[in-house]
Amino acid sequence: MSNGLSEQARAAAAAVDGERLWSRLMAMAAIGARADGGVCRQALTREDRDARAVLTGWARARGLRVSVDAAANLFVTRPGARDLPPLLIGSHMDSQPAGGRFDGIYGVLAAFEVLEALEDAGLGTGRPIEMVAWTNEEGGRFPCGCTGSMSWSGEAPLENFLDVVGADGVVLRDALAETLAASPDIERRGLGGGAHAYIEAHIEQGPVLEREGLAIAAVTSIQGFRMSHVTVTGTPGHAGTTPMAARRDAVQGALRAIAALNELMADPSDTVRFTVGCIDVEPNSPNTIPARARFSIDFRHPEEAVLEARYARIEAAVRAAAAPCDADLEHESSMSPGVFPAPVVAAIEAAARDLGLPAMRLPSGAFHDALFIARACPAGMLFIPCKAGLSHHPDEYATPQDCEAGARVLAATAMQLAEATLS
Ligand code: HGY
Ligand code: MN
Ligand code: MN
Repeated sequence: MSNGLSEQARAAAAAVDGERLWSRLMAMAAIGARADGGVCRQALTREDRDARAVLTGWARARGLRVSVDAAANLFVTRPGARDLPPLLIGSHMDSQPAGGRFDGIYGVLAAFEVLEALEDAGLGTGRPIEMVAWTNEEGGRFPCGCTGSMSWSGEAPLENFLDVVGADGVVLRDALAETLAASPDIERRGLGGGAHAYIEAHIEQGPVLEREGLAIAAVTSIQGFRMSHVTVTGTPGHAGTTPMAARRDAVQGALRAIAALNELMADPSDTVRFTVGCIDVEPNSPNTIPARARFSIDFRHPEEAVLEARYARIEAAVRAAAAPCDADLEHESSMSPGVFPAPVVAAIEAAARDLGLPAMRLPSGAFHDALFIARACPAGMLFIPCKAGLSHHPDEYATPQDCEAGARVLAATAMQLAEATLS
């Protein structure tokens, strides 16, 4: 990697139009807008399809080619001088059910802005540059998330996800078919195929950049995770006539199991991340003793050994604590921590520095599609600050200036990497 930005990289960064990017961010925020200022644009819903249609319209208005694969990953391609493996830039368009206006969609629109800037500046590249929007990164509707990036990268076959039942009872297979059928005019392409490299821009979803007063982070790594559910099974009965001593109350069993997991996940260094985000009760009636309580486990840590050791103890812990109810652990997905290749991290850091933007290196507590894409090609991420580190929250916010700065670094890095030889 040569020192300093090339003239093309500087020209690409200079051509980024921050106002255009901001107006597209606000237009997307209106799709699935919530009364509290957040968005609900969950994977493969009508809102997701509407957002895809709007982005497709913007791309076609610029004469750019739009295509979609069997996982509904959406691509906008700017051709290069030679038909080489593309440089991919992008993120995800789906949101949490009570999500913010920037998580994921910022990286997709910053990538689209890079393509528009290259068009405006008339800058040619040796290889194609493609914007990508990965399907179902969040996993809020269809658990485990990163469906599109895992199936594109070969981390897991798409078939593994098709029978997943969504929180609303819809099977992923049907929602996927409906989304693809809604855009019959978009060119189909094969799933996968590799890439020269991948760069994802994303809000930090943490407080460090804002606290340090920095504009950019070059992301060094992403912590690993274990996602699962526990089903506690009891005996339903009448809330008024059944003696307490005779009960097998599934909610009480789940509460004991969660208390046992809180003990298992205790960590004085506050590095472990353990969340029970969902609890479903059946039959969910105030005067029937609960028959079943199903709760989610989201467990994360930067060290695989800690993930392995603590996860291995979960099943015995919940079974013992839930008694006399039964407890079953349903494993959903796991991912080892990922480290981004040094040349890519360095390229992002150098681009920020050469553009006069203060930068630092940061690990990511959140998972991202880049974690899986890094299994298929050299990948990296850049973060921009977000207010108070808030994300997965309606008040999630990034300033127009920070959004523009991130897009400029993305443009410069993309141009540098597109022409670079990456091992
Ligand atoms: O949960 C995550 O880490 C990601 O933001 N979906
Ligand atoms: Mn995200
Ligand atoms: Mn998210």
